[in-house]
Amino acid sequence: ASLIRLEDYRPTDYLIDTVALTFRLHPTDTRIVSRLSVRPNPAGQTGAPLVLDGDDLTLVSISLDDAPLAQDAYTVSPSRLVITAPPQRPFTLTLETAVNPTANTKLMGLYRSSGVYCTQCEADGFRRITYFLDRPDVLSVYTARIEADADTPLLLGNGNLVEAGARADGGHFAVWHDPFPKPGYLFAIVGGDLDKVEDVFITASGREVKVAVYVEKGKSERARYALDALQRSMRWDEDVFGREYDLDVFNIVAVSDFNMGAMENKGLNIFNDKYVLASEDTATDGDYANIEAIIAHEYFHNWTGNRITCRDWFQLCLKEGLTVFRDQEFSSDARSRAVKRIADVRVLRASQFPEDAGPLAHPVRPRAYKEINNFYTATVYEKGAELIRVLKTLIGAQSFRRGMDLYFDRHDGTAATIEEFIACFAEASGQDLAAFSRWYEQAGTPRVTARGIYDAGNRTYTLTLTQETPPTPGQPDKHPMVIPVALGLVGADGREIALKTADGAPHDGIVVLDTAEKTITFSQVDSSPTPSLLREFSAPVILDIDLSDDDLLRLFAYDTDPFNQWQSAQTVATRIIRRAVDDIRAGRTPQTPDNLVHALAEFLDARATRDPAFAAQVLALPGESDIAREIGSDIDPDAIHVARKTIRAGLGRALADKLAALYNDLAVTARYRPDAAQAGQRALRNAVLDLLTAGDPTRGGALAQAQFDSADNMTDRIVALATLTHVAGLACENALAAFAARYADNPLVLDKWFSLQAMIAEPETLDRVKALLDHPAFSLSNPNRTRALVGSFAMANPTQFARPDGAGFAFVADIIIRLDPANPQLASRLATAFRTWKTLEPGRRAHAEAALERIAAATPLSPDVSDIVGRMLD
Ligand code: HT7
Ligand code: ZN
Repeated sequence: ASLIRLEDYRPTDYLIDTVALTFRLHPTDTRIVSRLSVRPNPAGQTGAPLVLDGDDLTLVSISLDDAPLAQDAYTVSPSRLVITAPPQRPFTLTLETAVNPTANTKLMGLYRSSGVYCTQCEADGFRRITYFLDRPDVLSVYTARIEADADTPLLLGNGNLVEAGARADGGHFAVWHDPFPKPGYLFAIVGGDLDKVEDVFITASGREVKVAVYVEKGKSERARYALDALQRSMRWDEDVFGREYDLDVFNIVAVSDFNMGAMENKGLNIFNDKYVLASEDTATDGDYANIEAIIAHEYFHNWTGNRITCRDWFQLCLKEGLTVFRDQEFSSDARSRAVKRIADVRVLRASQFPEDAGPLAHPVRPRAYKEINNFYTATVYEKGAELIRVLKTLIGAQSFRRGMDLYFDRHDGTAATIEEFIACFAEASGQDLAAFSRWYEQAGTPRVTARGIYDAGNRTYTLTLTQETPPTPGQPDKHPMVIPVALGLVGADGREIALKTADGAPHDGIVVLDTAEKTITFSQVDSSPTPSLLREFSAPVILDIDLSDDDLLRLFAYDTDPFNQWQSAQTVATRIIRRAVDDIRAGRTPQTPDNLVHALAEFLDARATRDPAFAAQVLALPGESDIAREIGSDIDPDAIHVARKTIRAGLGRALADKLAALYNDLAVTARYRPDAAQAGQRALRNAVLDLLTAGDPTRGGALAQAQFDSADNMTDRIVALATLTHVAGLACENALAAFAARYADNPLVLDKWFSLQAMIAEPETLDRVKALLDHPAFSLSNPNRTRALVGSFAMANPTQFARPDGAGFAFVADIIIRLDPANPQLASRLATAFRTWKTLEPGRRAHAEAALERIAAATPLSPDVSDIVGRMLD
């Protein structure tokens, strides 16, 4: 595939104002008639040929202004239709194409999922339906007429339903019209026989909107939570961003074969059913939270993505980073803000930091790509959301809201750029944001080093901050970034010290580090303070601060910022586990130090039950990949695994009595609710069980068995089962069998079962995973199944994926090669599991390289996998 560059952007030579589509749905031979009203683009090149994109298409007929087009007037292939000399005036182009939805295993374009016809057009799937100017800056008004047999009673499209009726052949039809101009990637239709839950939402201005969630027959009760989340999202966007919904209907359809989480098609969101279906018996508290977040995310795209879309795919973060920020804020308002922030930062560090530090690093707004599907990354989404947060911190909440209003006003109905977005905030705040824009251009995670000196004589505290961003592919030299460092000073007595500048004026607690080095002096500081830096994780950076364990544990106890309370305990735990890794690699036995034991003991006694969800985050010590990231090179995943296990065992033993008492006290007796309060209580109780089991597997195993047997909800049941898989033995196998029997008819729940087994950190796991490929409920052609089994093994089982004999890498490489011809997007995402391979110790690194070379040499190889593997090997 060739390289597409941002600097090569130019407008199209033609525009398409309206698109009228007729679909005659058929399982293997669907016909699509597309009538396009085309006109030359004043901003384009006069007289240019009209070049339409296609992908795997068969052209049945073509006419211009209703007269068949002569054969020498165009050239056509499955991937392109060129009208050599189109009229230089408005004209109508009518095309008929034929596609086979049943054979469409790529799940892009029109496909069938368990008998349901559905579409996926982002990023470049519309061209798999008809020839088109398939790029986000071509905005058209769409009308879709869908015709189907009686066995497909439900026919949905974008916009509003304008007509429906019977056909003479016994079939029926529906016509949907979407008055809002949109790019082809937001087009969608659905045809099927589905059940629904529905309601009416009254908008702020009093308009009625019919809202509905469609799911497979018999599953509608499990869609109620999603419907409720949708209505809460609609209200929140009115309240917080002043954004009202704009059509008469909003439909969500859940399908079981889907490459990603969900898709924001205008008025017709299509979802992976994993992010719709939930009941207390089948979904965990985490599943409920994800459903709420993703329903909100797709809904929020109606304004940030649909009403204002992207000029080109380089601007992807314009809609994705901003919409992730919006969904994070929604969840923070619906749940605990501090716990949400901690959870989001954990995700950022686990998914984006490694990307930014490895061969796949790219700017939030990339400058070039070969395959756009490979740029739906943690950098574009999660770091993109962090940049919106940084912007808000820099200009303040009021200017931020004014900037958003200006953006909506100015760019509604257009395809915009990051520059246009930032200009709105520069105007609204009166600030020059040129230096801030660098965040969108420069890849890599800045490292901020902080050093403080207390001067008792002058009662001053002087803090020096420096920054450095490491080189990334194609960007050897870096400029300083604009980094807001939110901070406070905590006195020796644990109290917050009022911040005063050197001349005695109050300081707002935000130091903007916008040069390589900056020094700030605070005055009237009566005793040597402990700095609490990067509060609420005010910028996506790595902070290096020379605080002692005792200083950090003081912050853990006294900091007024809950994020930094949590961070301080994590930093101490990370240091301890890192020392344990060194011990293990040197043949010494690691010890669990008393300082962390005492701090946690005090925390459990005095504070844990005050905010159980927060306490659960504290008890969940840094994961193995967190430790690996901190170590950074020459990584031995087995040493990290043993080190972490040993430290947790020490903590579990030392705190056993307190943990056992808490476990009893925290039992939830009320009827199950997925809300934050109850979920928090379960989260803490289950974190307690986990630590207790680490210290005493026999005692923990017995508690887990009892919990497994008596659980009345999926959260408690799956945690008990996971705990049993850590303890191993017959009890574990019996529980796994009981779980599989109970949920034999529920593929989404069996995914949890596949995933748990794939994550067992034992050498037998590879054979277990290979055997599970033949399980009757498993199928490589279903993305959820593949992600649950192979994805969990590759992404969440570091010791077994990176086995010292290379068999884990070889297995995943085999699967990627097998998957690629059928579903390149899925294969390519799986391949990113190798993204940290260069940080491994030499033996494992050689095995990883061999596996990657083998994938690279496979034929045929999709552009998706070729691009990802090529960059990783570079
Ligand atoms: N905008 C969507 C991203 C997307 C996608 C979704 C489903 C299948 C393929 C896809 N390619 C890109 C989802 C979102 O971020 O909201
Ligand atoms: Zn999105």
